[in-house]
Amino acid sequence: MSKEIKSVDYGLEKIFDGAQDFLPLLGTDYVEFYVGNAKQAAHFYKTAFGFQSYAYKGLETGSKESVSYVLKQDKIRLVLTTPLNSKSPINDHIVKHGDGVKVVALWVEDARKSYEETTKRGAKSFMEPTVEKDEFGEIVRAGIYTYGETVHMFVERKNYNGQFLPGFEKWESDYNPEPVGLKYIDHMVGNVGWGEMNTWVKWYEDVMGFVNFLSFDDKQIHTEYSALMSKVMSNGNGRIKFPINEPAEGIKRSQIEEYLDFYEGPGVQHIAVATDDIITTVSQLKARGVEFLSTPPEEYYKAVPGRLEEFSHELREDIETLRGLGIMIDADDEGYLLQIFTKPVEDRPTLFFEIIQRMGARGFGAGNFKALFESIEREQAKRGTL
Ligand code: TYF
Ligand code: FE
Repeated sequence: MSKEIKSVDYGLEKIFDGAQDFLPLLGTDYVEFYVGNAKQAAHFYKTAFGFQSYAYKGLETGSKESVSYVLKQDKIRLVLTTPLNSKSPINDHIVKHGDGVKVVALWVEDARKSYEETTKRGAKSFMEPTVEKDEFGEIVRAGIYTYGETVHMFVERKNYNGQFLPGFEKWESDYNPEPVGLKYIDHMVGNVGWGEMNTWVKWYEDVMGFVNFLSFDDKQIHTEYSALMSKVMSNGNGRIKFPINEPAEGIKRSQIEEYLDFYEGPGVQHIAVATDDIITTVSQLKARGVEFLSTPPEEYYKAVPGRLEEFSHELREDIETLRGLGIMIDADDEGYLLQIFTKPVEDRPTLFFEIIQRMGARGFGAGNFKALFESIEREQAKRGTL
């Protein structure tokens, strides 16, 4: 199911029909993390997640303030950045938030126009359009703030054929663990504060020209103890999907509140990466030490055949294998999806990853929310944060 999603798949062409998309996005360009030790984080993403060494900048390349490692797996590029001295503003980010996502970079045709169109609609500037050059051409980048201290960077690379960005050199390493089949970023989710979800929904509509194509309220997303609300924002061609969560009243502290407390504000909660063979991908990730949330209970798997039958879909995978790995299954009119969630990948219970395989379904696993949130609450209980 690695086929590219077209706007028609989402029915978004009707909403966008005739309207000129003022912010055409070609895809996710890269995701940049600010981390305390980029060298060690890079080792983790290679060893555990199967990312490949791709590009580097640091003291050896003339970068005196910070070091960045770029890792790649199929279409996904991660940038891990760490400061080299106490004066760098990158430190402030790490002191406050711990390791986390700073930049969700978007690939555009025209970075100057993207910056103008969004700032004139109210976006707060992070970086004015900036041209960077080397012997391989030039890149134009410009950035705006979204929720919290998170940034969207627009990256224009039509006049560039270097490895990554000027200032980086190819990173050649003797240590090259095999990829695990991660293909592209399916969606990236943001957690925002109490009552702020609709503010950010409106921000994505007004500033970025996105549409809200799915919503889940606290009546749909709750467990015995806690609740949350979520709205999914998509750009015009459906390639970029950003669900936004906010906490809702419950009798215990929800996972969204836990995130906001530990991240000390809004930020990226999870990155969902697509595979077209989730059984192999998850088996390999587990063998390499990636920790996943605990398996849903027996009753969850007993209910799966019924849910698939309801929509007349035939499961191609062996349900016992899925159960053994703790992979969840959800179905809707158009197909089904398989998904599983890692535990947080830092010591603060903040950012985690989702592995997803879409077999026609375009939802987000609403049928799995209860089992998933109960599994997260089991972790919260161990941490004493429920
Ligand atoms: O992206 C989603 O909507 C799903 C489900 O805190 C989800 O992956 C929603 C909220 C959440 C964790 C996962
Ligand atoms: Fe998700």
